[in-house]
Amino acid sequence: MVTSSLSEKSQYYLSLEDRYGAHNYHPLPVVLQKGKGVHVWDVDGKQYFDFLSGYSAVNQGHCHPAIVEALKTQSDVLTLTSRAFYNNLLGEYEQYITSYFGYDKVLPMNTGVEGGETAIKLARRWGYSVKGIPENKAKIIFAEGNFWGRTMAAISSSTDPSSYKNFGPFMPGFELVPYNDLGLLEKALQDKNVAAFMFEPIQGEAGVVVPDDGYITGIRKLCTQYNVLMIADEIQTGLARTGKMLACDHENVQPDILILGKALSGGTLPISAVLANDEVMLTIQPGEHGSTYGGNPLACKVAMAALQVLKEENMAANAAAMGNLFRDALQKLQSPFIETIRGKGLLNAIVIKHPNPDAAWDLCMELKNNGLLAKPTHGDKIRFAPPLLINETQILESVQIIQKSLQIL
Ligand code: PXG
Repeated sequence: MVTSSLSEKSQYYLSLEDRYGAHNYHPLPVVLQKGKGVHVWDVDGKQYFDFLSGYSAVNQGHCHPAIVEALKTQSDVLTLTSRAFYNNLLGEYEQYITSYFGYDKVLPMNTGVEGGETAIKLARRWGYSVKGIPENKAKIIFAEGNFWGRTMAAISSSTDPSSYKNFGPFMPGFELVPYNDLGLLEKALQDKNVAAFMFEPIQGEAGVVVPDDGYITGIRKLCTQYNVLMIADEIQTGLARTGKMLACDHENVQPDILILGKALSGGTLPISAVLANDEVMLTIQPGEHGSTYGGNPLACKVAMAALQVLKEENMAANAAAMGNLFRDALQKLQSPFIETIRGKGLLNAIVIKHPNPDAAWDLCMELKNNGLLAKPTHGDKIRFAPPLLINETQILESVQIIQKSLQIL
């Protein structure tokens, strides 16, 4: 194992979390206290490239001035009304985000997983009231390897034992098909009780699994053919991360239900949104769904700023260009320890090939020592997903850090 000597200061913060916090995470031992753009700094003042971006919540870069300005200004005026009353920003935000993505309506929530729950409730309701599925018979199909959060419903669709083991009993009415397999999807959709297929256009947590070209188009066709709702979970892939505003845009496909989260606030607040057209959205009536914080004026203001920044600063185009540069430069390293390089835009991962099962962790520790933060997933994969404003010089510098760090393997 690679060890890194931790400062006394860092050790102090680690021991506090260990002593008083639940042990539900295994972080890299680095204690961050400041962020700006593509960089973060630890409590000892050491600077790093952030190649995780809060799991793609910080697409716009840390503490983006326009987003922080919206947050600060609105916090002085009005932050929460609940939905018991109207507020002067919700309608404007709803208009803004629906025209931004081309849907009739939006339902605002907070975390990503609540967005997923909302999408599933909408799909079940649509299944009963529009498609005519018999009561309590609605099925939702998911792809194996999916990840959409930690609630009971989310883990009920999971194929990862560390997500679901010993948390049962699980939500009924969920079925799985292999990812990137249109043949088996078609078989599943033939069941008349299927209300929706929910999927990620690229599977993030599974290790940035990119499906074949045509997969998203194929899903669209099958869902239309069998009168099943297409639910795209773009919580990680959306908002310019993969080089387009949405990953579905790579195939010019519009899902029936679109779920957004993470970068909808640029990493400042939990803000999620579910977008759909009237046929789906208007199946839910007052009192049938909601959330205390969903659609609060502070979130509305922040989300509009976060979305505006993505467009104004051409972040999708930059993600596409920098992603190509990054993957090319990694390829040129010709490292025997990198088995695979994959991704789209700035959502990338490498698969490490090494006899030592801790090699990916060790490499991340060495990357940290050399000034770049990334986290292994599923043992042998490392995700590389910097903020989308990263420039060419910074990409090349990062690849040099990766090259140098590979020497410890
Ligand atoms: N969908 C996708 C595709 C995600 O990647 C969620 C939904 C859930 O979002 P919330 O905001 O409820 O976490 C995600 C989350 C973690 C973790 O530590 C979460 C994600 C990725 C990596 C780690 O819970 N993605």
